[in-house]
Amino acid sequence: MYDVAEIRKDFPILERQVHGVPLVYLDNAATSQKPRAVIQALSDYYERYNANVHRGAHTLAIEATDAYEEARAKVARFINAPGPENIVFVRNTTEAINLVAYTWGVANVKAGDRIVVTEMEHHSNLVPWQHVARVNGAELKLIAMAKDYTLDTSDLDELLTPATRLVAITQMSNVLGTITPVADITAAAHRVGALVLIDAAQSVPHMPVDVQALDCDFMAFSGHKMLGPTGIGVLYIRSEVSEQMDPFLRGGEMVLEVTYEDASWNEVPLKFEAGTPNIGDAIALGAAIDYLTALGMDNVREHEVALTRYAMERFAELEEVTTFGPSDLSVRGGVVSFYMSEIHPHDIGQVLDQLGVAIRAGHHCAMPLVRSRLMVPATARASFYLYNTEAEVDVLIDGLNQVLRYFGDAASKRA
Ligand code: 7TS
Repeated sequence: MYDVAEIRKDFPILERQVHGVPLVYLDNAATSQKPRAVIQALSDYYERYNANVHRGAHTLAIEATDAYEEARAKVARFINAPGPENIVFVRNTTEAINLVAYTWGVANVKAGDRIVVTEMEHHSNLVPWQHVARVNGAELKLIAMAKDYTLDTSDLDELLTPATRLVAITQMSNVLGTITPVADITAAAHRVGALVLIDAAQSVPHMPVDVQALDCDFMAFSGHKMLGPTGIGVLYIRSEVSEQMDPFLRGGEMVLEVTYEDASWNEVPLKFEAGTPNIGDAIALGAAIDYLTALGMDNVREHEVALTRYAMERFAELEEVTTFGPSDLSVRGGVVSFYMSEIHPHDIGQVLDQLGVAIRAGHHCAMPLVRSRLMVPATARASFYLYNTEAEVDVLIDGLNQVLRYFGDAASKRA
């Protein structure tokens, strides 16, 4: 394990105060904070070797290209991809999934085919597939959530027919924290000839992930949730699949030969990176990966399991509060969504903010899950990362007790 107090010194923002009290940042599922090394890598690039990549022969262009490609190699090693050619830089998870939907999806999903997702998907891994299904005349099917907030895979064999072209599943729910059995589902999907896309936006930042062990065809995640900057994300594509895919955006850099009439494509992954890429943020994502690798993803996971266990114990003291998500920590990440009847989650969020505690309230871009499965209008959500502490969980719980006193008094005055 690592020393959390030491780790916290690497994150300048954790020293700030909000409303005169220390910040307690528990909105990590939305975006993570950045260590000094990442901020430094970004400013280094702009201060020392800012240049366009893959174009110039001058020193700065060579340095920038080397650093950009080194970042790609770091991403590949981090998720154990066969090579850097499997890594496409995009803006975020959303763009990664849309890239697959608009290229592979539109070209390969035919009328009468089937796309399978789960009831736990973030809108990013649901809405693009609704679109492909609608435009191409395919049907969209759901793997259901079980009562214990895991996936109900009991009818997987009926869901995965030979007409299934794609299974698109989250590896960790951003609302429930549920870690899904992606390797088993991938194996089952491959048996019927379907490809598999894993939404790893919440898993890659928090636990060891190995694309070759999972055997998936696509994986999407965002740099900003794993200590990196906003504006840089990753799409992993299996080589056999990417060779067959058409480009998404067309223009500079993604071409090999262009005549007035026609064009041929550059090799993968450049085929998918039209135009000047987000060079600085990719390099800074490389620095984030260095930081995570030095800590060890097993240690990050271990820290978050311990913290989530502690949080769940403390939440259990609050009778008025309902929490959602698996009780088995081996299939749960550091996310605790909760609900107090009578008190709107936005009010909870506002009271907590006055106490320096940052959480998220709302449907968390998983509206069908929250409204139709959890059957609440919205939830409040605390989400942890490698720098959070038990003392911060205590501040959260103290804050919730204040919320209960404040709104409980207001409710009894009304009565
Ligand atoms: N998939 C999952 C599972 C997510 O949690 C998110 C973002 C996305 C996809 C989209 O990522 P983006 O980087 O493209 O925006 N989730 C959240 C959240 O839970 N609160 O804010 C963003």
